[in-house]
Amino acid sequence: NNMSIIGVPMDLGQNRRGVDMGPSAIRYAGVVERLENLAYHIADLGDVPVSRPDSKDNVQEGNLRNLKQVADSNQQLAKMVTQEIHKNRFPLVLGGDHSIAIGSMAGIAKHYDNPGVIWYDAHGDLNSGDTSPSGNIHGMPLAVSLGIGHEKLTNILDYTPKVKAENIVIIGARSLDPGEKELIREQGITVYSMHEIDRLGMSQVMAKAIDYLKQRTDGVHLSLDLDGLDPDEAPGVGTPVIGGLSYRESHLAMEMLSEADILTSAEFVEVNPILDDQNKTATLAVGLIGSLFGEKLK
Ligand code: DIR
Ligand code: MN
Ligand code: MN
Ligand code: MN
Repeated sequence: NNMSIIGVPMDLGQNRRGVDMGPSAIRYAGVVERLENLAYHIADLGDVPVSRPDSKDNVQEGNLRNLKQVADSNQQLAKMVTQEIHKNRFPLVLGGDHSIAIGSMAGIAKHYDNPGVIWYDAHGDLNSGDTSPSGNIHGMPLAVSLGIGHEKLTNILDYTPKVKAENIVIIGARSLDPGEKELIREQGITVYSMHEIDRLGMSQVMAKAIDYLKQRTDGVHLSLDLDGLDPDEAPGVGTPVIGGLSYRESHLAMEMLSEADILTSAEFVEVNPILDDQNKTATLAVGLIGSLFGEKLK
């Protein structure tokens, strides 16, 4: 029951300032106390440094905004994550924009032969410099983990890929770019979009996802982008998409993951307190973390 919290105050993977305050907002909403009440021994390791781009660095490299700064912070995050796993501590990473999943995945995948990931998000995050309509690296981390993208990102900790396409399950997708759809088709990535969630219900979707990953992987990471939830529940995000997952569906998903006991690491990203309503989105994140770590039973 040892857990390490790592904050990453990263806002350079997208265009809206303020998401760098996400780790503070989640801490302020009581994440440490919440987990201590569930009998976890928490070490809050503080924040990974994020350097500010100067105007000279700011020149875009191949449609990848702030590539150098994003790569540097992810390198450091990956090292920290890998150290914590080595010490048998569960890494809980707090963002920051979703570009930080590049470092989380790099740190995690080093320890497993066949890691899997649940990508809870309105988006696929499967773009590369070639397909991205925005140039924002937060729309690319899952592609990077598959080994697709700039070598400064794919080769963090000197190996690639971090995950196989068949070990990915995306949940909550409702805004996919053309290049992402193509990649999903090409690689046969499992996607439970809002359509499948409406038809099958979250209970069945999670049961399938858990069963599938449990059978084939030896470690599972949860990468939860708060914009996977409906903007009514999670207004403090940079790229809200209407028609998202509800509060209840999301708590059910976390509770089912808790019961299944398959997760070996997790991250909660894209909380932007500047765009939020009275820290509602960070408070929601802490509630979901409570469910994920067994609040129902303990
Ligand atoms: C969009 C937005 N697909 C992009 N991506 C986001 O910029 O590549 N991911 N917001 O969570
Ligand atoms: Mn900032
Ligand atoms: Mn995302
Ligand atoms: Mn998203």
